[in-house]
Amino acid sequence: MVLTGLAILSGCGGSGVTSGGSSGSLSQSNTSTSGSVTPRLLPPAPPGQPPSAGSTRIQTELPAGYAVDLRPRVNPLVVNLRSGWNMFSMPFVSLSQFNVSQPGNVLACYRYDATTGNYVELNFNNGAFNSNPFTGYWVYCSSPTQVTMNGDEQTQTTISTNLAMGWNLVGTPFSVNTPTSQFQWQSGTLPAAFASFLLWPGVLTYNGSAYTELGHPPTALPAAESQWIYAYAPGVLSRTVTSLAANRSFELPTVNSGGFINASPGDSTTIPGWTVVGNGGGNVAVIQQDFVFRGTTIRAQDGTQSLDLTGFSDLTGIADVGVSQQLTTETGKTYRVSFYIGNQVDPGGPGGTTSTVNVEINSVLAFTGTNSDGAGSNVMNWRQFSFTFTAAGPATVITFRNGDVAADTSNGLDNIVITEEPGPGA
Ligand SMILES: [Ca+2]
Ligand SMILES: [Ca+2]
Repeated sequence: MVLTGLAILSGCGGSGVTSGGSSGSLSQSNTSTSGSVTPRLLPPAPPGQPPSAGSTRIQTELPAGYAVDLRPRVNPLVVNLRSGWNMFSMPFVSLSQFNVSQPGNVLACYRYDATTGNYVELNFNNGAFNSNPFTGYWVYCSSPTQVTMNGDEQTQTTISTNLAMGWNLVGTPFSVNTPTSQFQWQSGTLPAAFASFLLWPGVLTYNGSAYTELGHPPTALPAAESQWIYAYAPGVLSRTVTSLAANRSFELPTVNSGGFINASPGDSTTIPGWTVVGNGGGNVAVIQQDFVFRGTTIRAQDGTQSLDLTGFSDLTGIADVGVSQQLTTETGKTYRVSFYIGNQVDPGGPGGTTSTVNVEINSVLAFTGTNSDGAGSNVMNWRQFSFTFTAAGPATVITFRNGDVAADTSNGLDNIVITEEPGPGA
């Protein structure tokens, strides 16, 4: 019994398409035709009949226009999977929530190994996804199913994946539709790769019964979905962003192993890129990750150093010490600020139990984040926060300020990533 057929795409030169999604056939070789700019074969069919699916499930009527209910960058993200096969991607790392409305409806999940041409089965309900955020998945549902997920957004300034020659099942690594102009293929942009036929511009998506072109070339990769991309030679697909904040991870100045370096308000040289602010007294400290305070090792969230907004000796009731930096921005553009707050739980002790960071944009409070996690842990607990602001001018001053009570002398800050928001105009 054939679960799904293959559609020959107009304009895609589909002659010779013979592969079918016959039950149990989970592999198919991908070959390109030398000297031609047109892939001769369509990508593999969906992985065939799910192992536990009865034949009565096939040919289910599909709702028109498979809709993804997205709340862009508003966690949690809710995705509606249709009955049948869905092309899915996982936009989060370090999943904190993964709720499948009716787990029994999800009968199969596969990723595709383009180097061997084989589908690899995964356990969707356990959230057992590949750690590569560009991995694309097929998910088969016996009836419509809602997936609610949450976790950290991608905050590495570079994420990348290797594509093999031929068709690759590529997942969109973000929770928003992301313009192709924000991705790179080898040393150029993704649109340039389509234009010069380093990649076939006919990127394919699945409409529930057949492959269709996402675009020719597509202008954006849809959030939480995957797509087939054909490469004429192996290469690296990546997304690199430049964070606006200098020394965004407090890796400077270099601190000796197990040590820290204090800086006081008014100091704009000790911590490159940052000026320490506050109403006199107090300090902040750059901490090397082997430093131990009250039994908690202050591991960095990124790199080997982080900042303590309470400094080493801020038991003086001064709660407004922080660090500030002027960013070059473009008037009217929206920027996302992602950062991590580090907390240690030291009930009754100077380590405190919660950590609060107030973020100001041009001296106006824009965001407050509190991390209360980490009870029982002997290493720093890090939690990600993010918010957006729209630049009012060509320069924007951002300030991260200690919001802990005076008796609390532990408040971590690390891995600040400030990027222009993806969008049609980006
Ligand atoms: Ca760091
Ligand atoms: Ca604290």
